[in-house]
Amino acid sequence: MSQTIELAITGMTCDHCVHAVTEAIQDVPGVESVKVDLASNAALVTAMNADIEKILAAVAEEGYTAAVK
Ligand code: 9UX
Repeated sequence: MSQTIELAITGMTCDHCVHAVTEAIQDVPGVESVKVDLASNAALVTAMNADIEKILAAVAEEGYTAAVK
């Protein structure tokens, strides 16, 4: 099932942070697209059969915190 996931990300302060979070989420199996927005501390992810916990863990591994909105 394709899903759209809205995440609240904390800890991002620059465009490099945005890049790190984007790459981390993109690498999770099933993820189709990622749009991370620094100004709103949010990420919009589309995925097919992705494990949301894996997405949250991938963000945490980069040193940021993600929560489903
Ligand atoms: Mo630049 Mo963003 O050090 O953490 S990557 S602030």
